[in-house]
Amino acid sequence: MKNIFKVSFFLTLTVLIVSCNKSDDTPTVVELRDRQEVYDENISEIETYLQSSFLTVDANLNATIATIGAGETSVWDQTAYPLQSVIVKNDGRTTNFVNGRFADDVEYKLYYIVLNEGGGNYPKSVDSTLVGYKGWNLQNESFDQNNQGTWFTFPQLGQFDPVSISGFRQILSKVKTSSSTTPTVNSDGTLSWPDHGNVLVFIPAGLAYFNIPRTNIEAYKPIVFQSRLFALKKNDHDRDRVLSQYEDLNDDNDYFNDDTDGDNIPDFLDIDDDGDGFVTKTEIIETNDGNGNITYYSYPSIPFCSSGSIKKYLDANCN
Ligand SMILES: [Ca+2]
Ligand SMILES: [Ca+2]
Ligand SMILES: [Ca+2]
Ligand SMILES: [Ca+2]
Repeated sequence: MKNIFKVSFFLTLTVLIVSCNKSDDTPTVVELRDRQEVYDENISEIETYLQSSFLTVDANLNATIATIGAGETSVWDQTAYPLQSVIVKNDGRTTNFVNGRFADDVEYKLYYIVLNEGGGNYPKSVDSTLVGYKGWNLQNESFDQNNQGTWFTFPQLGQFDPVSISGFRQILSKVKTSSSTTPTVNSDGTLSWPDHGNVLVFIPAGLAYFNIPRTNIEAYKPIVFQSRLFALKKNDHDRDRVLSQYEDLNDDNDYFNDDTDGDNIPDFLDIDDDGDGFVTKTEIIETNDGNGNITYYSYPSIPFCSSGSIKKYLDANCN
C-alpha cells in the first residue's frame, strides 16, 4: 500500500488543512467539516448508490458494481447476496492509552455484503490479518488493488492506509480466514487460499480518509472495498507471554478498555498488568531450574493467588 499522504491522524484534529491545487499550485484551504454532517450526507449517497447499482459476482467471487440497467435488480433489492448493516463507532486511535480513541461521536451505519463467510476463524481486532482487497469510489473508479494480500496490524498510528481505515478494519470481524493455514501455489506462482472470507463494505468518509483527498477519492466522499481475509496471526503486543487475545477481560473485542491497574495503559500493552512491581512475565513462570530453563503456564492454567479469585498476574495481592 503506497501512502500518498502519510499524515498523522492528529492532522484531522486541526481546524483547517492546506492542500495544493494542482492547476496553479496555489494552496487552497479546505475547511474541516463537522463529522456528523458529513456522515448524514454520506449515508444518503451510499443508499442511493446501492439503489441505483447492479452487482455482478464471477466464479472466483470477484464483485463488480455498475450502474443499473433496464430489467436489472439493484444491489439494495437483490437477494442472492443479502445486504446487511452494522452500527459502529470510529475505532481509530490518537494514542494507545486507554483514553486515546479518536474523538468522533458519530454512530456509523456500515452496509456490507458477505460474498463468502470463510472456513477458518474469525479474527480479533488485535490479530494481524492477511488481506487482499480492491477499492473503488461511488463512480466505480478504482483507487487501489492488492490481489495477493498484505499483512495489517492494529493498533498502529499515523498511517492513512487501510490499516487505519476504521471501516475496512472493523468489517473483517464479519468473515473468517481461509479453511487452510497454508495457501495453494498456482502454476503461475500466485497463491490461492481455499474458502476464505470475502466481504464488500460501503464506508462513509468518517471511517476512511475523511478530509484527506487522494487519487480517485474526493475529500468527504464514501468508498467501497471488497476484502478477502486469507489468514491471521496471534500477537503478544507487550511480550508479557500472555497473548493479546487473552487481554480483553470483558470480552467485547475492544482491547483498550481493559486496564487492571488503572494506569491508563491497557492490559494488552502493559508489561505489569496488576501494577504490583513484578512484570507479568515473571508472575506466570511455572518452572525455573536456575540455569535459564524456564517454562511458563499455558493461559488457562495460570493460577490464582492463594486466597484470590483472579489469575495472580492480575492480582496485586501476590506475585
Ligand atoms: Ca475489552
Ligand atoms: Ca494498565
Ligand atoms: Ca499485559
Ligand atoms: Ca505484576
